[in-house]
Amino acid sequence: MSYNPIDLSLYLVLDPDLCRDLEGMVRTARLAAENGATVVQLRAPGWKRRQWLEAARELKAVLAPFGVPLIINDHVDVALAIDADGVHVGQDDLPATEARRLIGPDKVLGLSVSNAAELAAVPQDVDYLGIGPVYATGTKPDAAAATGVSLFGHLVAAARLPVVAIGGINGGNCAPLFAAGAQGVAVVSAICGQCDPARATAELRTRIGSAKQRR
Ligand code: TZP
Ligand code: MG
Repeated sequence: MSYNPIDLSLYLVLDPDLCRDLEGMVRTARLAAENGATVVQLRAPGWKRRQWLEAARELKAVLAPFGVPLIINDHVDVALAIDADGVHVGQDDLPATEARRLIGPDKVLGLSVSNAAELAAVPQDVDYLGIGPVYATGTKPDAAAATGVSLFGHLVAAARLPVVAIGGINGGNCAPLFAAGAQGVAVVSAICGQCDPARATAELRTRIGSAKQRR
């Protein structure tokens, strides 16, 4: 197994609609990186590969000075084309083992899991898990049912990999997830589309810092 550690503390998942357009997405990523986001994922369901490639290239250039890794959702080809830091796959995407075979041992590989059966089937090739949605979310219409904090805690306890929680997370509800064992929280709407993404990120980062200290 290859374990590529990354700091999952504040994991921004970009949403092109909430950020309005490519320019808004790149701006949001830069402000987030400046204010404490530790990893950024490009996620754009419905986009053509050309758009993915252009956006991924721009994001990589913007994030590099901050040392913030860029993860590409689903598309291994885009990740390889721009030499991104890693790939995140879901249960309906390329299987994690295939993704690992294609990206090699050094890139980060994340996998989404939303229940115990999916957790039991996680292969060795994965570096971290995204578990959720933990809370109800309006951002992903086809998301599974929310786990709630209690089931999330059971899943984290059974996971043998670092876990980032996702789904409906904001500064006010992130603390219990760290108490339950999360290494980090992944957010979309708590940063994307906020009128002040820099401030939203900084506030989240402060809450995360306190939550991590308390556990
Ligand atoms: N996967 C599970 S929930 C979700 C994704 C991509 C969306 C989370 O968005 P938000 O706005 O942070 O609830
Ligand atoms: Mg996917």
